[in-house]
Amino acid sequence: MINTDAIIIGAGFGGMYMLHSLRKLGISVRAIEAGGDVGGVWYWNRYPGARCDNESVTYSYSFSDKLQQEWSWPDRYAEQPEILKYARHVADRFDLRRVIHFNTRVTYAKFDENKNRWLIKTDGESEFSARFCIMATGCLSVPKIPDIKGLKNFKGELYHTADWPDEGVDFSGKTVGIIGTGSSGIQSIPIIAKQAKHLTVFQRTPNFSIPAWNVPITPEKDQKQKKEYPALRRKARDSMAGDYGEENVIRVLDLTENERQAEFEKRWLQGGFNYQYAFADALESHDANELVAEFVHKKIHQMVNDSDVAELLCPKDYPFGTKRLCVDTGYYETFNRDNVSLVDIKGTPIKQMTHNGLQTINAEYTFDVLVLATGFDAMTGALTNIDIRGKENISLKQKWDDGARSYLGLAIAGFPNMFTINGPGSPSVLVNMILACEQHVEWITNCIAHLNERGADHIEAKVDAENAWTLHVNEQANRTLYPQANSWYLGANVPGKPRVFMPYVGGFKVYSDKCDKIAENGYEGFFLETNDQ
Ligand code: N01
Repeated sequence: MINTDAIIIGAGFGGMYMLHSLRKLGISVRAIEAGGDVGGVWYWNRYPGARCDNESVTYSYSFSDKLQQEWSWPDRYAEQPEILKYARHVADRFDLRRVIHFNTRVTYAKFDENKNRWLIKTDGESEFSARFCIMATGCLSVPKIPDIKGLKNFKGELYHTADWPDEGVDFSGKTVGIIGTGSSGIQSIPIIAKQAKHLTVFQRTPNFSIPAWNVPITPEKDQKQKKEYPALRRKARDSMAGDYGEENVIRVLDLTENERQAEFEKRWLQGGFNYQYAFADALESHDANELVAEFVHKKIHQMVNDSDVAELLCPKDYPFGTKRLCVDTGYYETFNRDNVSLVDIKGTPIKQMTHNGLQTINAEYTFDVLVLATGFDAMTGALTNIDIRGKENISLKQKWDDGARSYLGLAIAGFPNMFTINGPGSPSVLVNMILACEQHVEWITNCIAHLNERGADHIEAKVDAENAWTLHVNEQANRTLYPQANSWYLGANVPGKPRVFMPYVGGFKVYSDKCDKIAENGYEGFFLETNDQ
């Protein structure tokens, strides 16, 4: 049994900084990581074309000026190998690896009320006992395998984008099928199409995608950005999306037709999320949303030669931005290639897999390789996959039977001394995730320091505070158009998962101010206790 003050589960960007931060606080800490190295989501998602949709200068740690000054990003949007290299650099630079147990998956975590400690078991021999248990398990870390009849019958090569082989996959000369047209599909399709003999894209729901306009960062630009880091980071912390783009400045419905078209065009040419966050009413008003969507439909028709294919690629049955916006490089143009075809599996659903491919209700397709770009059991999957037991042996999975509940997405009533980094109920996936990790890590570190100063043994969210926060998260979401899409934000992509909107839509700045206020008010909404009280 390894005894330590804190255990961190996961060594992605949240877990690594948590480790560094608690070590600086002077308490003993270990991390447990299922992967063979640090990096979390960027360790597993090695599919071709994987690239961050946030610009490199924001999707990077801000906690160390030395780190940001010594690291140079080669591209506006960093690709997966570069981000993994960065994560490894951070692990080396802050000497994190020696207290991380790699290739070890946590299976069980139980709070022992008598000892006031967490007992943590793994799929290996090692067991841990810790006062604090910090879940840095990631929001998108449990790949979702689709429930397609006969999937096991397929005799060809089968890959999931979120569990990609380290050595890569060579598609040359092969026929390939891909199911899924979310961010992972949209990023990998153009690259696979360039290699494969033929690629068939099976699309159930089209997504909105905005061009990345990715470019290399020149040495001059790199130097300029480095000088601007303090201002950029401040701007990101004061923003809605945790980014430094210009946001929420325009109301679509306040513009004339000419102004609107000019603004849409300008945002399209800026690329990426700037197209979404600029418009204050796009996610609140159907009329505004339709205008934003219409412009993207028009662009799709301009980029895709075959108008029937273009029409199929235009999302029509949910508002723009209510499924996670995609950012692409040459996605729509890929459908102009002779070796790419699009199959609408909403109109003609998949019946079953065969040895050599799949059957829809009216055709049969064969291929050598099938790629599943079918997403994740998002936000709660990594937590409910562990048998987590709180006070009185209550199971987290059971507690969340009707949907995730938390206080601030940071703590859960009945689970003392456990924290969740980017848990459901926090902005997490709706904002720049690295900044969201930093904000949670800093709040948790300050909280633990406060407990130690006060001589308190444990902290637990109050049920009333949890209820009020969960209601607030839902009310905020219901004021927007978000709940109108069958998105993974709602758990709608996992059959049987309760349909509850999980991320907090209020924005990074509003949320982090609330967290700070709660801490300033003596950790309002929490019990802080010593064992002998
Ligand atoms: O997964 P998704 P993803 N039969 O859930 C389809 C982040 N990310 O891995 O919409 C047929 O978005 C499903 O269809 P439908 C980002 O936050 C970030 O692409 O359910 N189809 C959909 O088309 C992103 O949002 C980055 O009808 C099935 C697709 O599979 C999140 O990860 C890069 C099916 C799944 O799309 C998830 O993205 C990549 C079935 N049974 C990902 N089941 C960057 O920042 C599912 N589908 C770069």
